[in-house]
Amino acid sequence: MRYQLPKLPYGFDELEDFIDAKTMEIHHQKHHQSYVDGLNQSLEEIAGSFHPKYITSILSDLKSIPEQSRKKINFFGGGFENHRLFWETMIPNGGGNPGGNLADSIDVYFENFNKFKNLFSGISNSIEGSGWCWLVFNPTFNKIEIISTRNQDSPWVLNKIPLLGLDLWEHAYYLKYYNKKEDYISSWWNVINWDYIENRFSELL
Ligand code: MN3
Repeated sequence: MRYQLPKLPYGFDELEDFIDAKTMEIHHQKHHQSYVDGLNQSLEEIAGSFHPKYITSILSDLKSIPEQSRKKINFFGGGFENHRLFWETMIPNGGGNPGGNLADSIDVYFENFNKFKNLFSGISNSIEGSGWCWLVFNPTFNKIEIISTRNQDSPWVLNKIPLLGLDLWEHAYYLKYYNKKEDYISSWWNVINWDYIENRFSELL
C-alpha cells in the first residue's frame, strides 16, 4: 500500500487561540507530508510499493524489517502514525475532562484527572530536544501509563498502544509560542477530543 496524507478533521484555523492556522498548515502540509513520503520511499526500497501490513503492525515488529531499513521505517513510520493520531485527538471546542472507562482508569492510576494532567504536563515540559509525550495502554499489564519518546519513536515499537500524544517538536508550536513550551502545553489541553480517546480506549477493553 502507498500511504497518503490523512485529511485534517477540521480547518487549519479552527484550533486558533490555542494552535495558530499557520502552524497547523505547515505542520500538516509540509511536516506530515514529509513523513508520508519518507515512509513510502522506505517501504519501496525493501519490498516495492506493496507491504501487506499496516504501519502499526510493522512498528510493533521492526525486527521483521531488513536491518538497513529499520531506522528509516521507525522514523518515517512513527512520524506518519504519530501525526495521524495527533490530528484525530484534537477538535475545535475540545478540552474538559474525559468520561466513561477512561476517567475511571485515570482515577485508578493517577488518583484524579488534575493529577494526571499535571504529571503529563510536567513530563512534556521536561523533554529535551524533539519528542512526544503519550498516554498509552500497556496490554501486557492491562493498564494505562504516561511515557515519553524521542524524535518520532512510536509507542507501538514498545508494544504499547497510544491513546493520546502531544507533539513536542519545536515545529509544533514555535511560530506562536517561541520558546514558551509550557504555554503551548497548557493551551493544548483546550483542544483535546476526549470522546475520540475514550472510544479508542474502550475498544481495547
Ligand atoms: Mn510534528
